[in-house]
Amino acid sequence: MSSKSRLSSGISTDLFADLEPPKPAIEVIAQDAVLLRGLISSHEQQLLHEIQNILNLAPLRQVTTPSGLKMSVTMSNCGDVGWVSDRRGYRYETRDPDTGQPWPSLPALFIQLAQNSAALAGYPNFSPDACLINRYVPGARMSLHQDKDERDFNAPIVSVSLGLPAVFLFGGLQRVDKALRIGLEHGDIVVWGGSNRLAFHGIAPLAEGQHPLLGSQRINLTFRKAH
Ligand code: MD3
Ligand code: FE
Repeated sequence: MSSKSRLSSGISTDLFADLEPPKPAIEVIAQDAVLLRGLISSHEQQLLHEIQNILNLAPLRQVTTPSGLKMSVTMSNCGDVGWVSDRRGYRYETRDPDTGQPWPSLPALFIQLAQNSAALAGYPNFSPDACLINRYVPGARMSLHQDKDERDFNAPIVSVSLGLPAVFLFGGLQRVDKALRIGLEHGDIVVWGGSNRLAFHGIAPLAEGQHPLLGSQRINLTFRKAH
């Protein structure tokens, strides 16, 4: 029978006729960039709980870049080392400069999620030691940049998008290379490695919106092997 079976009245009996087709669970979006969907669904509440717990210990802050500009994104970290920025430069530090305390440790759930994602994308030995937590409110953005502060560029980067959707700008190895625009939604996990580990990338200004769980914000977790 056709999926568009109809009664003689002409009313569609396909309850899903107006919905978008389901998106694949694993999608290759570029050479060495794999998008995974649906991996957080059974752990969503625990994931959000762990994030809140970390942010209570290491509050979100607006960092200054070496050029003296404040980033529009607020951030924090967990793990053995955390990414920091100030007038002196970008680097990884074992302590939170705002509290003087070590960064909160990586929750087991974070490690599992990052390792399972990396393994599905073809990196079976990923062992993250840093998780950067970025928070975007409408209007916040991240301009095109490369991630170069890690010691080993062979390790992939795993990113987890939560809350409002964003447009990810995915460029080439030169700043001037034309950037692709890729929509990232709540629950999307992307594993970036290999040939695009040093690709320029960024996030377009976040659009206004309301997410049912997170409200008017986007949170991105970025798992890295930094040291
Ligand atoms: C592709 N964060 O914190 S994560 C960053 O959504 C950063 O907050 C963005 O870029 C965010 O540095 C994007 C996805 C990501 C991270 C690193 C990459 C994609 C990448 C490195 C190389 C290529
Ligand atoms: Fe980046």
